[in-house]
Amino acid sequence: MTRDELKAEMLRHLQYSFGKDPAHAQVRDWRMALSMAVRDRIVEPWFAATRATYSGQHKRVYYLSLEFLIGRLLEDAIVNLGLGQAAREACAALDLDFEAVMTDEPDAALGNGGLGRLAACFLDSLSTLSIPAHGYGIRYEHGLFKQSFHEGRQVEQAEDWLNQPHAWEFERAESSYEIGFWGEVEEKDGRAIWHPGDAVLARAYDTPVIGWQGRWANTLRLWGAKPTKLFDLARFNTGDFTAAAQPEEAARTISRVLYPDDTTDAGRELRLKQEYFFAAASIRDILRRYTSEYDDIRRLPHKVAIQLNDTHPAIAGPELVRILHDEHGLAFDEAVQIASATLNYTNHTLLPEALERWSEGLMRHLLPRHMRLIEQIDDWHARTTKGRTLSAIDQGSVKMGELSFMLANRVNGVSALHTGLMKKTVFAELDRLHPDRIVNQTNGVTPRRWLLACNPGLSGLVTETIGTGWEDDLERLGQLDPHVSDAGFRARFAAVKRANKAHLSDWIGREMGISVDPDAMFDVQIKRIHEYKRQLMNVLDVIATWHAMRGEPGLDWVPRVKIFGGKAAPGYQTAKEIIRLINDVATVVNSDPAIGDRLKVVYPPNYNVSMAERLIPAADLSEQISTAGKEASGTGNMKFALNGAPTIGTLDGANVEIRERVGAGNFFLFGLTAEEAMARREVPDHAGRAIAASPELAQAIAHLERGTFSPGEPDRYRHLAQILRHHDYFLVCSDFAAYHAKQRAVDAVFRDRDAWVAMAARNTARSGWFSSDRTIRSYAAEIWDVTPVEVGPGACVLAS
Ligand code: CBF
Repeated sequence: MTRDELKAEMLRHLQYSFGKDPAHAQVRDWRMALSMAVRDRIVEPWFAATRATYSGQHKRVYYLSLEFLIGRLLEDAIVNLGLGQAAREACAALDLDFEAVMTDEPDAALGNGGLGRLAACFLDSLSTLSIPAHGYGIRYEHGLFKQSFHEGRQVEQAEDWLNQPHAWEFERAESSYEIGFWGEVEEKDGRAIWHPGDAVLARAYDTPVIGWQGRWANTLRLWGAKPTKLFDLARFNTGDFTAAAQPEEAARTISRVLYPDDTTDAGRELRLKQEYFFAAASIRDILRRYTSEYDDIRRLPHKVAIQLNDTHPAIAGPELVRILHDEHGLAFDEAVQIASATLNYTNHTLLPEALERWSEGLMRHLLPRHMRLIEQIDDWHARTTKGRTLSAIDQGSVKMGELSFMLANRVNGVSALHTGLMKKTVFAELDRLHPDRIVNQTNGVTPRRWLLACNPGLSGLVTETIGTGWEDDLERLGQLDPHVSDAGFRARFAAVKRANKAHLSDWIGREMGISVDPDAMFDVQIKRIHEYKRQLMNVLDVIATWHAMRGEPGLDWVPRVKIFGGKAAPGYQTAKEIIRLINDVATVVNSDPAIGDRLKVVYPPNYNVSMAERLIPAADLSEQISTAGKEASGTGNMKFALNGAPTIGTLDGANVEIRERVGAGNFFLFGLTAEEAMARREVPDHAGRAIAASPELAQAIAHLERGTFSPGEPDRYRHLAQILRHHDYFLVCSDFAAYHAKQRAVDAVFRDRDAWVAMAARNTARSGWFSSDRTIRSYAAEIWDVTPVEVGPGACVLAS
């Protein structure tokens, strides 16, 4: 598509789709016009992919996830379709600021963090690999809350991405399913019939997901909740307007907000409703599509693979059994066998508080038929495995991990370490009963978004050095490795990083009014705020460094900019205290004349996917410092390495594999291993001993206790100090000295710029394995038993 064609299409959409005269159009109108012009180019390959799937009777993958953190879609589409230059030029020809048009798009924040972003990367790779697939989730009206800071404290506000037309979706009013809740189960002629007490409609909204070079497009189908009957006119006519609107309100609540966290108790009933709502609608839709093509329901696993992204969609299992048994009339055991040959489950965490459990009472009340089936599934499992000691129902709750495991063909962890720990800990007994069921699938990230689009400077250098083709064959980055010993290449690599940092410095200056030196080390920790991720250890190191700088101002300190980003779950008080501490430390450090430009702390509010795309290409150092054994994988760690930021990190999650691939010499390792961490917790007063052994740590904690960073309220950080001294489950104190020392080693290497650049470049060159294309190929072969559809010339191509 040429610049002029795109420009003409934009003008056409502006006028006819949005009724705007170019003379009065705002940035938003132009952004919508560009989006429509680009979207038109997706529809053809999308249809062609669907037709190819039907005509070839290909097996389909269904990815069920309560979260899809898709971010902005316009740039993704432009990049995948190769329209970057045409779009820039068309905007220029229309006298538009291209960057302003692109950044006008709201981030679709339909997820909390890594799990949701992984789902989005997987969709991209499924389309790139031309694997017929659907993502299924919820069309939340309000995604993850907007974060701002008031006097350093996190303030949450409702996010409103749907407050304006959504450019990428197609509403499918005809694809609606009635989803029941509550009610009774009638036993009739040996069969169970569920009569729900109430119901809502699940309506489909489809977003096409285009793969690399537009060769294939899959669908992300999100469900919105609607009332089954409009509103109560009789009540309205009596003047009781609120009661009249009640059914609509009750239904809408289900898809109104993304559940803000996977670790708190709030809104449990609503959460279970959300889970059943989307799982049941998706199962119905999958079976409708299957039965429209095939007669024999027993062959379902040959044509359908369902992946449960964590346990949030786990109720899909009993729902599938219910339909096969109660509605299709299959014997119970056969129904369970078919369901478990179709379903697979990914575990994303071993944190006990995040392993879902539903009270039996709530489950029985909300989903009476399903609770009965869960009991039967539990009996069936005990009967067929002789694992009588093991049950998915325990002390009045249903354990969704166990249930998902019992009903799965394959169960996977998301990094080698995590999978190993799954086998040793949470699922040890189930693993013994089903020794082949657990497999590892180390996570990955899409290189189209996380290198090509977000880092044009580096991707340009990669292409000039090794040619194109790496975008969907990321292991080709390995061809960069020999170039790292070439001083000319290193100089160009350094220049790209410097330019990205200068760009970020401008943004920080504009947005936050903080001036930072682009030649300082940009040290970045961006992720949800959680005790196990240990932002607290990072900020303690800032305090220790600040203290040391004040003590010896004449030393030749390596200047650093410490950058933080992330949100705390609204109910997670300790995480919120950590946020406030980072902000308070920033206030003191950034205005300390004795420190000047040598240490700055920057915490931009409302971290999201777009902010990650801005920060990662400019990072020098990647902070991956979780307590070993607690981070299942991490995916930010992969994005940083890919963009040339060496890691300072523990042997946790995928850090282990990153270090193996980039080389131990290009990774700053510190801290206890997962096994050592477990043992350390048993040592009496382990924190006290660590504090006594580290004057820097003792001093930093003393600053918290003295109120150095909260002079108006000296006790503000007493609670955090108490946790450190007496309840240090996440071993901040035990790992602090090693972390602080390793940071000084980082300084030493950074001083030798050439050595640093070589290390950074090796991180890029050796990160190709962390492409989500590799992960998806592996799921396809080892879990789903699907192969990519051959895309013949003219089948799904842009040129057709
Ligand atoms: O597997 C994807 C990510 O999932 C989490 O974010 C999760 O929500 N459980 C984990 O915490 C990450 O380690 C993991 O990378």
